[in-house]
Amino acid sequence: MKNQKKLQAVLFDVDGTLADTEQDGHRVAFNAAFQQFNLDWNWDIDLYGKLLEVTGGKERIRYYMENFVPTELNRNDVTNWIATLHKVKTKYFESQMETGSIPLRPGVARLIQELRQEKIKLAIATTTTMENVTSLLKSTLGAESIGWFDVIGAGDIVPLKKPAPDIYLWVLNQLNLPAQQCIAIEDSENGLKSARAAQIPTLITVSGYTNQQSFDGAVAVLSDLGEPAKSFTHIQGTTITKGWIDYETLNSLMD
Ligand code: XBP
Ligand code: MG
Repeated sequence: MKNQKKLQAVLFDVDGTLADTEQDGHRVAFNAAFQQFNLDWNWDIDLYGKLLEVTGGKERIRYYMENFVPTELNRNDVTNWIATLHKVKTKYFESQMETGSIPLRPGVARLIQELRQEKIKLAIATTTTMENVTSLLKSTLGAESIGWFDVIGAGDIVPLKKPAPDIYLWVLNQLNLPAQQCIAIEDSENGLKSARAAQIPTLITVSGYTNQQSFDGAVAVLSDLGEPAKSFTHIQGTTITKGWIDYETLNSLMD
């Protein structure tokens, strides 16, 4: 069938999709906050991989407490205490982003620029805190890049985090577009479930922590978005003849 040019908006996840922020970004920031609070908690690389099943930093801290240090739950006003600890974690994450130590993943900057030229709407749908999104965008694409996104849906703006569809439904509503005219780019099973529950076609670029997850229901699963000089590896789903994702390939995935 002839390409119907249905694509109107691309919805990007942040952590693991725009950049590999988890292992050397969020994990390190959590540990720094724990140290500042004199907690002897240490989230090593393996443990953090397991904790990532729980999306959202505050939710992840609570889950850790429930399963690993349950007596800590007896603190006064534990919900508030977690929120304060998490605020400190966010500060650490932001200052780490300011150092520019975490780059965008292959093809991300190229694709964003191309979609802007094609006047395709750009949006973000993430469980991460808004300050983390803006600090990452600032350090990688420059402060003005925040304005390139028509909608940024982040953190606690919706009550239920991924894999619930809430954040994607919120972004679709703000964009005033039907799911079928959008594509989501995600790196995780929780992200895929969230986007699919909102009926949005979803392309997966796997990341270090997610490459063993299950991605049934994705349009395609790739190693990354690829660059003309360095093709992605195709893992599952629709065959894409070009070695990099651009506006034309995304649009053809909508057929
Ligand atoms: C990302 C997350 C986030 C970050 C931490 O999931 O789960 O919770 O790990 O962010 P996704 P906060 O990529 O699917 O959006 O600490 O700011 O919550
Ligand atoms: Mg992600």
